[in-house]
Amino acid sequence: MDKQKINAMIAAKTWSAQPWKQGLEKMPSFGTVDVWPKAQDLETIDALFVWKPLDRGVIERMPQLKWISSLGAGVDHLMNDPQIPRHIPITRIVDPWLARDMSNYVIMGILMHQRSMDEHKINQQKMDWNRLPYHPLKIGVLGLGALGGHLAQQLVDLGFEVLGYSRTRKHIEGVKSFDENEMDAFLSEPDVLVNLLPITSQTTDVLDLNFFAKVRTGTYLINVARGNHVVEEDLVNALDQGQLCGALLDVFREEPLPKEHPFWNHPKIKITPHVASVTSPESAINLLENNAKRLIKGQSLLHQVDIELGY
Ligand code: NDP
Ligand code: OXD
Repeated sequence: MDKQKINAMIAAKTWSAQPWKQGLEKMPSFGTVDVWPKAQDLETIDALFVWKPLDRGVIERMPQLKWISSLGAGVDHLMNDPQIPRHIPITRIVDPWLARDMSNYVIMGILMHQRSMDEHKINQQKMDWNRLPYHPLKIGVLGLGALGGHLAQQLVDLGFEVLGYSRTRKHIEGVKSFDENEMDAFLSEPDVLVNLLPITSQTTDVLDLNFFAKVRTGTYLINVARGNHVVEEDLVNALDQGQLCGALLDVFREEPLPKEHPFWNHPKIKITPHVASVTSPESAINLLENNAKRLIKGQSLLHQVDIELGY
């Protein structure tokens, strides 16, 4: 590239753009850093950093655009947006803090379940000294990518038996790996299932009646990926019929979860408002700077999305 600095636009409607702007402005490879909907000098923008949703007509006003990045790990908001051109590299955030926070959240959910913390709380209220037993658990992780792979490794280190399911087989020490054709064998073993798949045309609605019928009776589900992985009615049926013993849900088909939604009051469902792991600008800006340097040098960008696969 003939430029020495990248001019960037941040379009992050549901997050505060200021920490990103302030952080990027301190980085040597960035020139101007603007926040959408600033509407001047759009013809000089090289890079667009997006958290959802992106207004219509933004891209067509940026004729110099060379790079689009999601400000999160997920790229579904970009893949589903017809205005995003397919010839411009799209990257996403792969970041150690994001992975650490996701693993911590899921481990919290597993330990709360394994150690019966809800029952202990009820017993405390009744002043009931009931020493509930606990058992070793097998954990199945759907998706062994940047987040699922980190989680699987952490779980092994904590002494859990771990199985992983991904499109292609993985070699992670201590993790029994299943590929995309081995879903049934994978589902027959775990006591806890954690969903960390990306949402694509292949994975939409994957957690349905058929899926729940294949899990062990009494499996605990943690969904931290996307709401559209889950057929909600099938999940409620699986919980009501005891196929699942409980679910910790961080993501939903509609966010915020509507007030009238049955999940809110379901006795076997725990809800958090899409906070399992939130991208920290302080850490993730290092990746954007690294990629800006690469763009200037004409090198390929890190953590580029495969448009065909959709993640
Ligand atoms: P990655 O792209 O790094 O990993 C995706 C994994 O899923 C890979 O192992 C991939 O297999 C596997 N996979 C993809 N498609 C299929 C398929 N059809 N069948 C089986 N396996 C498949 O994603 P990340 O780990 O970075 O993130 C995962 C998701 O987590 C994000 O897409 C996002 O939706 C969600 N997320 C949620 C957050 C929250 O706060 N709740 C925060 C951040 C992310 P392979 O390795 O073989 O390609
Ligand atoms: C993400 C998310 O994809 O926060 O990063 O869900």
